[in-house]
Amino acid sequence: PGQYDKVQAQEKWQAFWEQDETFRPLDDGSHERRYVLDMFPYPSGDLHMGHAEAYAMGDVVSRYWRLRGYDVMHPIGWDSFGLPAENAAIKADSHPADWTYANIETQVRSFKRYGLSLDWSRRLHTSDTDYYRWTQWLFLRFFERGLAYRKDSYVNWCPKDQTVLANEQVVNGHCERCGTEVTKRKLNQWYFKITDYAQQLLDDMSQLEGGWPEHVLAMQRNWIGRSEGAHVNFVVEGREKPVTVFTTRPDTLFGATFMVVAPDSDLAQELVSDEQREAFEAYLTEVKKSTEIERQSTEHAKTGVWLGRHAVNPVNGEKVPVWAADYVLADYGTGAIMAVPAHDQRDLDFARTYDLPVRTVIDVDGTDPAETGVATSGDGAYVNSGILDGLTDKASGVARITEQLEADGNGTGTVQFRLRDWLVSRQRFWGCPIPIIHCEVDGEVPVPDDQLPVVLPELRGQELAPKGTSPLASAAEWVNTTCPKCGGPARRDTDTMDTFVDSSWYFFRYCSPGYEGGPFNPEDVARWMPVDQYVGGVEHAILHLLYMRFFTKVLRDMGMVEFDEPMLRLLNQGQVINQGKAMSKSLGNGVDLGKQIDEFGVDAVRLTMIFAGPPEDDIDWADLSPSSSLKFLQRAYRLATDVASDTDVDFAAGNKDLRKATHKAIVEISTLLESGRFNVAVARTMELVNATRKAIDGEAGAADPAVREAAQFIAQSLSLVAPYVAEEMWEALGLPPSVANSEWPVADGSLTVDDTATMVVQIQGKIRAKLEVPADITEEAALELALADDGVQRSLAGREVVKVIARLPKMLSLVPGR
Ligand code: ANZ
Repeated sequence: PGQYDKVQAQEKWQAFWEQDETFRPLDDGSHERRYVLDMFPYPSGDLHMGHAEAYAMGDVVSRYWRLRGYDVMHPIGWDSFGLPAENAAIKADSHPADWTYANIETQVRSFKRYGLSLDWSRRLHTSDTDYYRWTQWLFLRFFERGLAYRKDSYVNWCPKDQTVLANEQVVNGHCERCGTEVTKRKLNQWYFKITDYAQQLLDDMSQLEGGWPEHVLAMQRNWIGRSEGAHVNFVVEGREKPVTVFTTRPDTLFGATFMVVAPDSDLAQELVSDEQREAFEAYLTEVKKSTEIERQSTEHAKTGVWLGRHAVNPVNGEKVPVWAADYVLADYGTGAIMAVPAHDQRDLDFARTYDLPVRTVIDVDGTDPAETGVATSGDGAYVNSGILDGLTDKASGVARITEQLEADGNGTGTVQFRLRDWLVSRQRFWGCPIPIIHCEVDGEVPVPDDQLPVVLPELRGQELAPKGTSPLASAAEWVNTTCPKCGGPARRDTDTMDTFVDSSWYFFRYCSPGYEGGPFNPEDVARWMPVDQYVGGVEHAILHLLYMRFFTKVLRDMGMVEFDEPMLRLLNQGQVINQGKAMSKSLGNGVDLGKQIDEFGVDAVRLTMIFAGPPEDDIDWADLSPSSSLKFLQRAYRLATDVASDTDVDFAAGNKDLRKATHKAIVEISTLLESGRFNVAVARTMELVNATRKAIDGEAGAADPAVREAAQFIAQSLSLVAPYVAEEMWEALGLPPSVANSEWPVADGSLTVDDTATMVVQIQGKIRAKLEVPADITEEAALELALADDGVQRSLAGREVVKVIARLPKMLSLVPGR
């Protein structure tokens, strides 16, 4: 008695919500809509503590908006293609689908037990044919628009996984997934032309300001990496077309004493002289062993070879040697630079290594980089710089030289982005096949829309083992087909798409579950989107969040959606750590979510997660106490059982103090929830539980209408974090199920302002009166009121007040004379 049975409550209410379809939006236009989206899970194993935290956050938002009367869509699905499934299948001699769908079922059960307010009717899996059919359809639309293309290039190659990795998947030169050192390989690969959208991806961030964490926007801005500068043309001996370099400092052109091209570029191959070819090839072999990250590092020793040629500096006609060096990257800018050692540290390090001239052209601080070895940058007086001499700031220098270069046809002002096109080809099996057929006659031919999906062939176990080419290539029957154009023999593309493609449009699909006419029905998307709240880990700050923004812009240009940005607000929850460290197998500090739930119940685990701190902060499980959470929930539950089950009461007749506490809590908790301060909202709920307990045990008593009012609101507020106990409370209060369908109360304004206070009047340390006074009473008025009181007059007994100590509006202390 007076205790809630957590396991029984979990089973009971889970069944109720499922049967009642409590969390399925009405979608009938009767209510304003809200779309709450959690980043969908990858089906690796069961849910873990990290999931538990993230999904608890999204659920607070979703449940709150439901109670506020919105028609909320809160869907769930699985990002179910990917390498781990394939690796598991090779190991277990099975099909990746076996592992994938078994894990999904496990996670489904866990999600349901976890009490999330999810709409299960929209469930999707990206590895289902009726999902990836539309991923292929979208690929073809990108292809038609010139946004999907193939090119030969050096790609990051993981020798262990035997697959290509996107730049983003290379972490410190190692494979993001398996940690193996990444090497380079030349392959013909599919790319998405995200660079066409670089400026828009940057500009539209203004629409996300305030809704997205500032550091996520900063990371995206940085990744896109816009640089203003100029293309400058250098005539090279024995070459008809000049070589163009990209520079952000065209104003340093008079100090350019050599030129450098990327060794792994076609340009280097073309420029190298016969005498220097052998040395160059030897150097290139070395370069291919290092990763891009190493090459860009300032610590990396500067190495290079002279290509046996000279170029001409267009502003002073000087002959400068052309080198190849690995600090210049092939796929940034033009893959060639003008080296200005006096004002660029990398160029200076290189010049000092190979004894190349250093010429100062801006006097920044009187130092000479040739002597100090430290390149100077920033504003200063131009020297040895022809038309620029006399100028003293960079902005004017850049403007002046750019003007001159353009006038002479030697260059143009330009903008460069660091963002590269998105490499989407993967030489793996468990992914979405690329719907292109290669024909000797017709080249790249799209699979006609009515022949989609191109379904994966049935391969399993060792057939999937990495061989350096895609496993699909070995499925001869599948690969060999006929050209849709000429009917001749042709081959299917054997690459599959990066799984980030799958996750770039799933949130659209949720709006149109099962839709057959396209990836989604534009009308459904127009009704539900953009997403009001997106919740997920900061590890997706760049890739996923950039890709899905890119997809949205392409769909907008196709006329399928009408907005620029798909997610208005983003919450990045922190991590759950243990003993100060990320949970890991090797540290043995993992905490098993299932065990925590078995011991303390879902409600207590969720409450612990939410109460631990601000949602963005990491929480250390070792510092937390799910058992005290459970104790608190039992305390809250007892309030409900103490209240008489008669629901027909007039709240207005209730105890004023408790009513005020309740209504203030309504206002504060609403504000806190709307600004994402979930932990503080919980703290306020706890305070209200204490105040209510006091009222029950004190003068008011359990039968006071204010107690019922408070207990009902406590149940509602708790339902966001601890939904099972909240339902139990609601039921104990004699209210019809479910609390999830109840209405968030509106605070009574007259109860939320502290207009009066109780002022204690003391004389010589003894309380002589308690007076209701205006909360903003002045000392003068307080004294006047006090002196008018009979008790005070009696105590003073005609003596004069010689000193007043006021702590208003709570206390007034009077010191009488003799
Ligand atoms: C001459 C110069 C003088 C430069 C100077 C800088 C300072 P961000 O800001 O990242 O765009 N650069 C150009 N292409 C490159 C490549 N493919 N690989 C490596 N470095 C490259 O950097 C642009 C600057 O980086 C360019 O401006 C160029 O060096 C170099 F005092 O040109 B600068």
